[in-house]
Amino acid sequence: MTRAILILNGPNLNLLGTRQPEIYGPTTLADIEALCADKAKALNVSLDFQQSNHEGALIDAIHEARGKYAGIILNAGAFTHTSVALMDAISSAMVPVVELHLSNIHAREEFRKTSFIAPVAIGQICGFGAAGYPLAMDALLSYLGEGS
Ligand code: CA2
Repeated sequence: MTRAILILNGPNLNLLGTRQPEIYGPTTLADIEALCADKAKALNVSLDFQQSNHEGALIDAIHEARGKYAGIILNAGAFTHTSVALMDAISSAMVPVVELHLSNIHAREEFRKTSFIAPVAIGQICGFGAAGYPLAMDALLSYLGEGS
């Protein structure tokens, strides 16, 4: 059976590759989407890839994922460190979420070490740049019991 997964990107990630390449690398979000589309083909899963700068839109996407997607890969950007509302949305959605970050949030400023997503995620991948996205797809499918 073909499974569907959702990759959800939060605020400012639309700017990837255009600013601060020393932190986030030279890869654009469109490049990452293409990387994930290739990986989805190899894994025989269908993929939706979204980005929003708005907390409420991300919450809506998580609510709507129930029954539609087998799992979510979420790079919540800076909302990771602030949003109880996103945490509550994940808790109530009953859809497994892999937390993802391009940078190693534990090796940066103190405030980035706090994640409101981590306690409600099945796991966290961070620090591997764009390569973390296909790694997260493998991790999610492994969790779902389909191997990779
Ligand atoms: O490392 C990650 O993936 C982050 O989620 C990225 C967020 C940051 O707030 C988190 O602490 C870690 C920031 C995304 C902003 O991306 C930009 C890209 C280019 C230029 C400016 C911001």
